Amino acid sequence: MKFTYEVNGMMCHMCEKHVEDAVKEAFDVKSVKADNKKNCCVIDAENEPDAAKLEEVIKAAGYTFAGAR
Ligand SMILES: [Cu+2]
Repeated sequence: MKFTYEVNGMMCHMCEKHVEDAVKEAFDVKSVKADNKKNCCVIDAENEPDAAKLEEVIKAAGYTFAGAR
């Protein structure tokens, strides 16, 4: 299933990669695609990621998690 979240603060492809790598490291996911222009992060996973943990992981990477979209 695909889950889409709003993530703010990404400016470029490196930022997208930071977010993607952080999410991949913290969760068991099929794929992660972040988009700095749309300010979103799409996570493909069997189970919905825990939002609190996701917020922590994204904040630790230096970006702002703004919930499900
Ligand atoms: Cu960047």
